[in-house]
Amino acid sequence: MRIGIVCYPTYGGSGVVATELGKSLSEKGHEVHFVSYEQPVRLDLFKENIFYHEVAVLDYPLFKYQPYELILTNKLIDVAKFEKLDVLHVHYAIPHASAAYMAKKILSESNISLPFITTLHGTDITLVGKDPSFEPVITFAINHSDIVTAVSESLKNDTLEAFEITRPIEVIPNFIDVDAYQLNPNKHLRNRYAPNGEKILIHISNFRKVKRTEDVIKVFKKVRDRLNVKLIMVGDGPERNRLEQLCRQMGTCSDIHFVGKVKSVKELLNISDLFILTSTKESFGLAMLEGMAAGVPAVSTNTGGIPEVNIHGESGLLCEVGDIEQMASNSIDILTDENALNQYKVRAKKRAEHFHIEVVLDKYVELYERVLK
Ligand code: GMT
Repeated sequence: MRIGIVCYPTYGGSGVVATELGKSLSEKGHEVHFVSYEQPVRLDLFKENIFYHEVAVLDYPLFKYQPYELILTNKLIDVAKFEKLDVLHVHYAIPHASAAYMAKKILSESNISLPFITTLHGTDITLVGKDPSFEPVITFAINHSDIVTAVSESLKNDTLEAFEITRPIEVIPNFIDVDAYQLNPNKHLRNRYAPNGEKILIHISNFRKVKRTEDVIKVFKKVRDRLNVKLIMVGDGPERNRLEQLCRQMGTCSDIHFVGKVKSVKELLNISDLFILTSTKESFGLAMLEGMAAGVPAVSTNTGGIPEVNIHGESGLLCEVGDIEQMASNSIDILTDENALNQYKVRAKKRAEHFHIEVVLDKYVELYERVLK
């Protein structure tokens, strides 16, 4: 099949899912055409069957705001026509689903059929999409997609609650190439961050408000009061300065490493003992799943789709949003008992196997075949 994939190129989860999906499809012999405004961070263009089409935004002085959706629509028409796409798969509803709808309609005037699948990822529904400035268009685009998927049951329910949806939403969970997360910690790296054998906590996110990253710092302080621990903060975003101030106030800076955006998080996950996820809302929690694939159990909030991934008492422990005491005491429980920690690590990896790419990929291929029929 010739598949077009539209996504955001950034470090965020939806771009990563779209990129990994496209890469795996290309390995199965499908021709995959990525369409984005920048080359997606995890995309390897030297791989066979992978193509990248950049949406180049025209900078005309009249436009205070560049009409990205129109330019994307044109690009989709162009790529669909000349690369003879069979199907389009758009990740993140805004504005990809409405651009796909418009492209499909325009192509139909030339008797070209371009069915499209919309995958909802989370903030396109739970934060941004619900806003009245987007809602009617999002509702329309979802209802006019040929197939709609959501990455968790929770996101499906949130979508049905927030929008007037007239078509079924299928749940296809996010996935991971579990085999790529080998459990072979790099001793030098571990020594660098934890030179005295401290346990390592890790948090990975885009440091937005929805992640409640200040809770990570507060939880860490409480754990550090009891155990020898270090914290690695991976990622960057609007909250970072505030967090750095907070750990200065708390006197914990010497034990916290802000490493910024990291292209491959595997090495850091491989030296970590516990993943901390404190989000207010989270449709899935892909970074946490990456941690689990590397054998890192999680102490997380119990919101959104997180409990569909992190099973309480199995791959980690769940807490109420904002319950710092509970998160700290859960972390201490897991980290204090070496035997329990090792069992959590084994079970976290095992849990991640449920989301193995080989299982999930077939579900997407089945969707593509279905829309083509
Ligand atoms: O919030 C992020 O981490 C970025 C955001 C995105 O759109 O890229 O992530 C969303 O999609 C991911 C992939 O499906 C999910 O794993 C995240 O849980 C989801 N984020 C939220 O729901 C807040």
